[in-house]
Amino acid sequence: MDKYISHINKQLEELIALCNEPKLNEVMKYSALGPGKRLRPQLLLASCEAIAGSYCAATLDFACAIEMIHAYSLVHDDLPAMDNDDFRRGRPTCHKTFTEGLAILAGDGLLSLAIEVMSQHIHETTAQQALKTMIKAAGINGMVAGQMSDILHEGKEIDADTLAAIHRRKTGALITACFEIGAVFAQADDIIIKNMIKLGGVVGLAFQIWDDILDVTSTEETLGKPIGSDAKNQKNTYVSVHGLTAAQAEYKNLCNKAQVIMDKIPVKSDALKNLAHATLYRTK
Ligand code: GRG
Repeated sequence: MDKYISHINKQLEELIALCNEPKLNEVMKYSALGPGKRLRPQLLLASCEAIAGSYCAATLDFACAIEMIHAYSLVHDDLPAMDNDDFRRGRPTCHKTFTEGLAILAGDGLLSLAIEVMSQHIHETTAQQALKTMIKAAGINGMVAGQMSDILHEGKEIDADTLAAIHRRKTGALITACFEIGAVFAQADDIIIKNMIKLGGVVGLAFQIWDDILDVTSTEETLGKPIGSDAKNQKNTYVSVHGLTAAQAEYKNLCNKAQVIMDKIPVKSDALKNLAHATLYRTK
């Protein structure tokens, strides 16, 4: 997977260099090129490569766009007005390093750069479809809606369906988009695209449940951010709503489901299987 990461980081650097306001450039770089796992862009590239055997320049740009959108969401999520977190990826959060105003603007900059980069490919039919998927996943009925619902329910008791709806939109939508967009760029048929969306839904939910489990079972050293932050913020999580044992059982169940769906998707390499595995069984 190192090949993906070096492609992604090199292209991210080139794209962020388009920003000629030096301080904005520095803060955006800090946020998007920090020591994160680059899971989403890797999943997008691996999805395309597994089905088509390769990926093109437009696919790489969309992979960078999804990482920029992810990075913006983390910067805004860490702000005092949201989760008020001091550490992310083993370093002080963006607003702690550069002030709140600059962090807000870096997030805005990353989102608008992502849209600019994707729109450069708008003459291609696949890019038009991919752009729609990306904006829907990140937008008002996707990640932003999930974040809103999460904030509105802080400190309140919620049922399992409400929690699932928060997880599906806040974290799951962007992860599902990686699988779908990769398949779209691979020009996969409708049945494969449907299975990729299904796989994305299962991996996205499992990813969030695992995140909830790590927040109570891991260490600050391993995660690079404080543990127990969900409880501190009175967040509803899979562990707080269902209990740790049930969360672990559901997580296992989803991993098995992911395997069953993956077996139905004809692939040309193990790239996707390996990456989905690394995503599901991550330690940080
Ligand atoms: C501010 C509009 C807006 C949305 C924020 C994604 C999100 C919505 C909030 C993040 C809250 C959070 C930490 C959720 C847990 C799942 C998650 C997104 C973890 C971080 O993703 P990783 O593990 O991070 O892929 P790295 O740092 O490796 O990129």
